[in-house]
Parts: sequence; C-alpha cells; structure tokens
Amino acid sequence: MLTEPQIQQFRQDGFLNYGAPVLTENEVETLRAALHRTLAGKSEATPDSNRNIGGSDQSVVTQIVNIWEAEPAFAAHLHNDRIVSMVAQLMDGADTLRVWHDQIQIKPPHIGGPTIWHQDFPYWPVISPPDLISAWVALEDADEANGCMSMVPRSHLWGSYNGPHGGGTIQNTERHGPAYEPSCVPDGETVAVVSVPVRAGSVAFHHCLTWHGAPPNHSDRPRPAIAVHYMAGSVRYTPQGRSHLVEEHITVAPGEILRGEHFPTVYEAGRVLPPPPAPNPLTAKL
Ligand SMILES: O=C(O)CCC(=O)C(=O)O
Repeated sequence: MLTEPQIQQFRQDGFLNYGAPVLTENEVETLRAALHRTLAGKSEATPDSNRNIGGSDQSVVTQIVNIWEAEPAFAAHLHNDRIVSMVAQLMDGADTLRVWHDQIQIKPPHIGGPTIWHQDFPYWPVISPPDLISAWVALEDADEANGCMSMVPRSHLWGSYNGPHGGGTIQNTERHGPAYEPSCVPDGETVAVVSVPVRAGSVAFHHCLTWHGAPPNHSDRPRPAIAVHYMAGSVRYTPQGRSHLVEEHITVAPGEILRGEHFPTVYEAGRVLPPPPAPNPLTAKL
C-alpha cells in the first residue's frame, strides 16, 4: 500500500516512482519467458500489435499491445494485487478499475530508439474523461543509460495537448532534451525533467496527462517494460473522429461506460478481482 505522502506526491507531480519491488524474481522471470514466447511467435494467441515504432532498423522500439490476450502470465499481471491496490489509492477513490490496454516497449541494446515526449491521453481519442493511470513495470533494470522514462512534474495539470501529429507529441530532439510546446506551459510554470529509473520488478505510476518520454538505449543491456493503462470505472466510449487500435474490441455504444471482455475489470467495490482461471488444457481443445 502507498503512504499518504506518496499519494500526495503523485497528486502534486503526476507520477510516482514506487521504488520497492512489486514482483518477485520468479514473477519477473515468468513474464520475461512469456514475452520471449510472443516475440518468437510461439504464444497461443497473437497480441493486437507487435511492431517497431522506433522508425528504422537503427532506432528500434518494439511495441506489443495487449500481450495479455496472448499470454496468461500477462493476463494475471493485470490483476496484480499490489499494483492494482496502489492504482486504486491514486485514482481518487474510484470504486472500479478496468484495463484500457497494456503495452510492452522494448529498447534493444545499442539501437534502442527514444520515446518521444508525449502525453498518453491525446493518443486515446475514443475515451474520456482523462481518468487513467499507467503502471510501468521494468522487466530488466531500467536507468538513463538503457532508456528509462523521464517525467515533467506537475504537467498533468496543464491540460491535454493535441499536437501536429494528432497526439500529444511534442517535438523530439536529438539529445532528448526538454523540448516542449511553450503554449502548453501555464504562466509561472517551469519545465523540469526528472529521470525515473526503475529496477526489474518494480513500478512507476504516471497520470495520462503527464508529459513523459525516454532517451535511446546506447547501453549493452536491453530495456523491456510492461505498462498497463488502468481506467476509472467512469471512463466512457466517446469517439470523436480519430480511431485507436483497440477500438475494434469496443462493443458498447458511444457515450456508454467502456466495459467488455477486452477491457477486464480488475477492481470492484473496494477489492482487487482475481484473474479468471486459466483454461484447462485437457478441456480447452474439446
Ligand atoms: O516504455 C516507454 O519507454 C514508454 C512507455 C509510455 O510512454 C507509457 O507507458 O505511457
């Protein structure tokens, strides 16, 4: 559980680096093995997307969306008791939490590309209000050398920026400095960049309006991580023209609360829900 000062820090800054492990070494190892199965094309199902969003073979960021649909260990991870309890504490008393989607990002050694500065919410133009918190868990130690994330404190209070790329992207710079669109920054505010190193099996939380990014990986270590984007139970399907990859899974009508089998409920009435039982291999194929 989080302490009151940790909760206050998240409210003030828009992110929180928890610092202590939330997964055991065994759990991390199980997730890594599941990730390798998906990368090798050996999972029972395919995730929604598995591609290089880094832009070239010299700047690689492998993004896998909804690996939980492909690998039971990641489906169980969505319901991680420690993580979900903390998200519930940070979500201002929400009594229900669902998963919008998950997202692996791997920056391979030497050629791992940067994550451009952005807010998450403008990339999700089919849902509102912006009551989502991401839990970013490192699957190997992540630091500045291999491309851990950086956050801009208080930027979750600066509104949602729809940049020229249709998302919250601000201009990227070669050195990944604090580039930003000045019109986003309220008078009297300053743009600071805080690096968020996370040990394997630990977690950092960020609000969906917090500006964040990550430098390239010039080290000889990979940087795999899993982010789960948790939404408050009040988040609705509110399409406005632009689409989103997982929109095809939405079965509710515009304006309705976003729920359904592809958006698992992980917290209800003050308690974390366990993952559904894994299919019985003896009966699954009958
Ligand atoms: O893993 C990364 O470098 C970026 C992840 C991210 O932008 C997010 O979780 O919102």
